[in-house]
Amino acid sequence: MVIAQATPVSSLDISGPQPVGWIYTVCPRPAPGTTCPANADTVSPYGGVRLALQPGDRLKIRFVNNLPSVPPDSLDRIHDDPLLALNPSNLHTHGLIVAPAPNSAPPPRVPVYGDFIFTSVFNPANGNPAAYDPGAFTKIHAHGDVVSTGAVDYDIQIPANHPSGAYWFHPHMHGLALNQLSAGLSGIISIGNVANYACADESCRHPVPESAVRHLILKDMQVLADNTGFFQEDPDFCANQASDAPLGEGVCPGDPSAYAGGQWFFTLNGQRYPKIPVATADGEVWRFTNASGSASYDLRLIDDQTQLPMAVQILSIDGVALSFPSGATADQMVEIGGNRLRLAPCGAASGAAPGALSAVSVAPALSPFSAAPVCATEIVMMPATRVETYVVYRDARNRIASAPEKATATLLSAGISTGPGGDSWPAVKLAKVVFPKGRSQAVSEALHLKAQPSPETVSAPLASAAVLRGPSFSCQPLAAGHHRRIYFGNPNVPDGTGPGSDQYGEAIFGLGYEEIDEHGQPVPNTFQDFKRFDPADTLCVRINPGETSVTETWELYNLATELHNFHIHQTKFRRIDPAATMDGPLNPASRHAGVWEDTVPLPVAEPGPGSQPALDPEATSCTIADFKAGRCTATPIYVSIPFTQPGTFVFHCHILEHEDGGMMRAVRVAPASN
Ligand SMILES: [Cu+2]
Repeated sequence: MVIAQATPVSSLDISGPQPVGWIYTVCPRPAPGTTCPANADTVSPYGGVRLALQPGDRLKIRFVNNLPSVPPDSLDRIHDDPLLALNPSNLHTHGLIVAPAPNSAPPPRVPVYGDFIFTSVFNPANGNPAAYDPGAFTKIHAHGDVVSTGAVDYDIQIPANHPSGAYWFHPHMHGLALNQLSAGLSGIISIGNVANYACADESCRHPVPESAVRHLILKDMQVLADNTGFFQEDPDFCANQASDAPLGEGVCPGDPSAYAGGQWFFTLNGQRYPKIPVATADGEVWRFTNASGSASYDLRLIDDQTQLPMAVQILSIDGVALSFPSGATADQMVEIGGNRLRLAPCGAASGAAPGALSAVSVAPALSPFSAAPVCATEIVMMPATRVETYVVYRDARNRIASAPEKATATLLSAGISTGPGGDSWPAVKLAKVVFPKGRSQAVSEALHLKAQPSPETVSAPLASAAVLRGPSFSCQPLAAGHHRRIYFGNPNVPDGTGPGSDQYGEAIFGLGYEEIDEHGQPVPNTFQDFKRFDPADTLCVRINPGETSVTETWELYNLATELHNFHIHQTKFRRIDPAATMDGPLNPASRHAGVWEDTVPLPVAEPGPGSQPALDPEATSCTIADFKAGRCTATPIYVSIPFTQPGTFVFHCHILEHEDGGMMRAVRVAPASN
């Protein structure tokens, strides 16, 4: 049982009253009903719990919403939908390749869902949503099923060949996602064991023991001077500090003019600046999850003695062990990995040159870089990303070395800008790391990785067409050679009437679309300009005959001057380059190469003369018309996406301020038999 409720957060090391977060209370479900017993099996840590699952497991959760209502003046999206003040919620299993099955049980039983986000579970103590404002059900943020009894069941079958690794769960309540994650609602899901893919030796006689794995969840919370949590987060909360102020230990001080006396906490497993004792000289596997709603991190491990970055080996991004093609260059590895690593050789003779890096342009420190393993001295983590690392004491030349007595390092985020029109996320120390004396006996230079099942082959038993709802759950497959183009942007829309509206209109977070033919030309009548999320507007994908998976190419264009972070549910994707040679690592035909991700940063656009940002100093995005007229330069990211799970789900930007604002679209995967 998972109960979302208000709980004091006592692990931030604050004096005075403890801020009240929204936190999952978790217990083995003891009996029918919606309460947990008061005993040691019931836990509610701010850092969250980990659901340790195995491939083939069936995850059954009774989810109960006991959250308090939200003061309307603390909600950005309240003008879109007054029902948001009642604080509805739900659950999403991020990164899992599982079925998005809708409710399978008729009332009055507790509704049963798969990983289905089109439901809003209301706490009846906050008022009856139907009585509150029946007209509000037509508003854009209330969509799908409205459950007013406060509880639903989730029943999610993990496929038997699901890749092992790090996943997570969080609410997916459109319009409230930022608030609910910032308040603390999230936790880890692990699938399988690290021994399924990581070994100390090449012949794998010594798989990495599960005891060497440490799960680290990154969460942040803004706390005002009166110790209340500020969940509609402000990226500028810590602005206007003295330039020579030392890096805070898990915290930065509030802007003296706007948030005097406030503090912004950046925690690991809910702890402010914890000490992490590496258990043995053989090192540990650290699985990071960025569970912050909007904040990005630029992680570095700095040797306290030398003040140089200590390299860590990268084992996986977004849950599936890396499998870089042999012969890939450093540039290609960085590109395949989503432009978020500063590579360093794992134990080569020369050290990586430390240097500045921005998320807008991430360059490898050394080039060319030969085959795997892959180490990095810097890891950019946008929201929802997971990165799995092997951390062991390494010297300044990245070699595994004998740690001297009392060797320590500082894990920190160096601070990161998401572009000229984006946000500057603070620099902060996250943890103190203590290494045991001596050198690893088991590992020579790096761990060895085994291939995992390809997400293209992962499939739950296909849901029958009968359980898939919708007026016309069918569509034509994409024509051979065609691909989809998705535009991400937040331009001013002239007829906008929201509170942010000015002479140029209202800025919206939206997505645009068109289908592109085999010659690179737009297919007539498929264009859709930027618009906010509309649950009735689905993009239909047809599964191949015989109910086998269909793989599509999507071309992702970011027309904004800030980064966006593409995420899609129920599947994983790989970066490709349509112009790559047949044997190249970014060629779509090289089926087993690459990194299976579920998030990827989209590089910023460069507005030219006459574009909207050139005309309006407040604008932070080109329009699609700007792009088509050559007034805006943008770099496409091509991804290859296998669809194996029929049903309705979404893709969106995982910066939750943007998702809540409307940068999301529904996908409907239609079975071939329909
Ligand atoms: Cu975004």
